[in-house]
Amino acid sequence: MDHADPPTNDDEYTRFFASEPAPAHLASVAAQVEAFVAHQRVVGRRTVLVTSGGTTVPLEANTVRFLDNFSAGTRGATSAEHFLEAGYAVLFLHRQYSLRPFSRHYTHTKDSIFGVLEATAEGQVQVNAEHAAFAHAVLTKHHAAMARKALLQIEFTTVVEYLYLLQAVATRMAESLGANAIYYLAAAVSDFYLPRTRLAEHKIQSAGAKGLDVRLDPVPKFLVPLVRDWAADGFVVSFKLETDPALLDSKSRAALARYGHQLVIANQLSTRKRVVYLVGHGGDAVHDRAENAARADSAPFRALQLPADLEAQGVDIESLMVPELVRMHDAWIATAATAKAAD
Ligand code: 9Z3
Repeated sequence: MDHADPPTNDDEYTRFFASEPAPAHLASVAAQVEAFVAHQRVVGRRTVLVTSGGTTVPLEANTVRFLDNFSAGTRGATSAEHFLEAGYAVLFLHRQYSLRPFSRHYTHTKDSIFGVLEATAEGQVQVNAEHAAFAHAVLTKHHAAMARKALLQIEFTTVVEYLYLLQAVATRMAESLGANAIYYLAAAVSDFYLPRTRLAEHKIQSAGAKGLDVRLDPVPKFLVPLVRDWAADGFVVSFKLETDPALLDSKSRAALARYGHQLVIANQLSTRKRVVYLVGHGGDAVHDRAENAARADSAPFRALQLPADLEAQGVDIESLMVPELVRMHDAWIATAATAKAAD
């Protein structure tokens, strides 16, 4: 068990939000999310919040330099496509300019969109024959998701923006959708930040400086209020990223013991596209945080591995992960209904 983290008390997020400025687009995001979840509720569609990409920690208020967390956004963007395929609505909360569902196939690749386009003698631009069928399928899926009002994309950059938006989105989803919501937290969230009170206003000057000392504070553990309050009744999946494989099991169980949520997906940086570990009771988790936390040590730890032949064919591991989660969510919804009936 990992007791290295300081305990989070109830006031930590109240203080954090009181001292850090809210993002300018918070109110407009809240309004969009309300309309989006209201629609999913009316049409009876399950909804997943997918968070994706790294969070920055600015060193200056007028930011020139910042620290960043590693993440290209592949996990989030790819998972979002599979959730849509499975009939879910997707609220995609992502780092600005990181990979996005559907467009990811044509953005951060070596040739980007130019690799699939050709200029014709007649002065037109068209997708070349080799890529036409795939591009058509991707575009069709994207248009269908938008037409069904099943995809909403929201951007963040800093870790503070991320936390404000996470709270705003999760609370609105929870209120409307309860157990029908999954919270799939794949964004790489900084553990440390520089509080607004100690942030330089303008670009830090180097003239005459011997170096730069930066002292960062720990970011309050957001899974505490998320699991307990913001995402109440929802199916919460957190991710654990390590570079040392020896830590994956203990750190994942420590997270389950601490937050009492349903599942940790553990991955190692160098193998994250080939293997992930599902740690937790999943849909069989009881709807009681304290009881789940107490069962953390006995929670199953299961590897999900992408077979080499499938990898060679360009199949992604998220195509195995998402159906597993949908099955767990089915069970979660069923136990929620049983618990309600017993009340
Ligand atoms: C992950 O572990 C993701 O799977 C990756 C995906 C970031 C490795 P890519 O975007 O990589 O496909 O390139 N994300 C979450 C890591 C994290 O920050 N977890 C926090 C924690 O463990 C918050 S849930 O405390």
